[in-house]
Amino acid sequence: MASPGAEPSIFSRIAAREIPATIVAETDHIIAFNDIAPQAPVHVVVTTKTEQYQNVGQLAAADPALLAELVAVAERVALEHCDGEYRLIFNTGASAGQTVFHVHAHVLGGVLEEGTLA
Ligand code: IU
Repeated sequence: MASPGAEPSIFSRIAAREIPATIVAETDHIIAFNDIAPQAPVHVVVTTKTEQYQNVGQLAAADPALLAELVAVAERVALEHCDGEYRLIFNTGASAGQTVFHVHAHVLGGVLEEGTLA
């Protein structure tokens, strides 16, 4: 959980349209936008509009329906942008490369280089 009174995460600010991003899909609870530093021809961040969960394990335990909605949005983005062929990556923890502690998935698609990971 985010601490009470903590600053909104960068992704919450994108969801609130306080920070510009190229939004490619949205539902009531989920938003997807192009990653600002793409690591693949298609690189979309799919995240929850609220930030009570830091990572996918927390989200899965607390709200599996919301996780399913996030994955469904990722699938829809991949169908639209890379023929439904993609990697779905959830980094968990700083040592695994997580830099934004607001649960999100990376949709990576297009012609990936061998070993490409977000
Ligand atoms: P990570 O799994 O926490 O490392 O992913 C965070 C991603 O958010 C990373 O790929 C950044 O390039 C991306 N990102 C963004 O798209 N827009 C931003 O304003 C910021 C980070 I800060």
